[in-house]
Amino acid sequence: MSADHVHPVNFDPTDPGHDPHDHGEHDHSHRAVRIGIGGPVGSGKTALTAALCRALGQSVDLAVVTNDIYTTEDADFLRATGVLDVDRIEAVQTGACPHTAIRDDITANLDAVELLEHRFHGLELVIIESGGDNLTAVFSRGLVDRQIFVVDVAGGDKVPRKGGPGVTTADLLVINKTDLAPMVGADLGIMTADAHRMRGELPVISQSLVDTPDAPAVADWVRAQLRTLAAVS
Ligand SMILES: Nc1nc2c(ncn2[C@@H]2O[C@H](COP(=O)(O)OP(=O)(O)OP(=O)(O)O)[C@@H](O)[C@H]2O)c(=O)[nH]1
Ligand SMILES: [Mg+2]
Repeated sequence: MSADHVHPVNFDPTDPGHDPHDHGEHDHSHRAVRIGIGGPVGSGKTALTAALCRALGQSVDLAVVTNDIYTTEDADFLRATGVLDVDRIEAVQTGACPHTAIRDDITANLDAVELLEHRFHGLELVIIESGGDNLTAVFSRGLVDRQIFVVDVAGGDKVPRKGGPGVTTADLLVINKTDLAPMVGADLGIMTADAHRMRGELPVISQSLVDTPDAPAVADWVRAQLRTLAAVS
């Protein structure tokens, strides 16, 4: 290496020129907002992702990264729904516990996000869906700017009070499948009260994607995050 070699990436976090998102592989003159969607298996993460694509796809330049353990099931499902051009959907196969790829070694997800940013200049939003996991699974803040945790009513009204970092710390908690409450004997009042008690000031949205297929309340929350994050970038 020559003496005047300068590494293009500044890794010193105390230096004003440091960009924590610059991993040296791509042009980071533009960076999309990254929102993670996590939660237990089957709670409705992919259905919410599809709903957000329908609600926001016309007005926001967006793309999606899915995570599955052994397959590309969720990406295939989203591509089949036609909610987004197929080349705006990238699949990560985690091959291990899903939380590893969103929290511990985020390399594969970062690569997928950066590939999409590289493919679509001007990309404003990337939604990253985690593989279904347990109540302890949260995203690394190095991967996402905001995270949504999705639980569902079918698991019973006890879920919010069981806590865990997803329920207590996610930027938004979604209680999904409210249409199923009568079928499983879940008390929605208890679920929302417990959720607010566990989360303090952090927001909670209860919804049914059967009753409101475009998830309007969550879409409004995402729009607000885009405005806030654009204002500070
Ligand atoms: N009744 C009802 N069903 C829903 C709702 N939201 C999603 N579902 C259904 O619940 C099932 C699971 O939804 P998905 O979106 O695949 O759940 P997921 O969290 O992505 O699942 P994994 O990625 O496998 O963890 C699907 O059959 C959805 O159609 C809802 O609000 N009400
Ligand atoms: Mg899914």
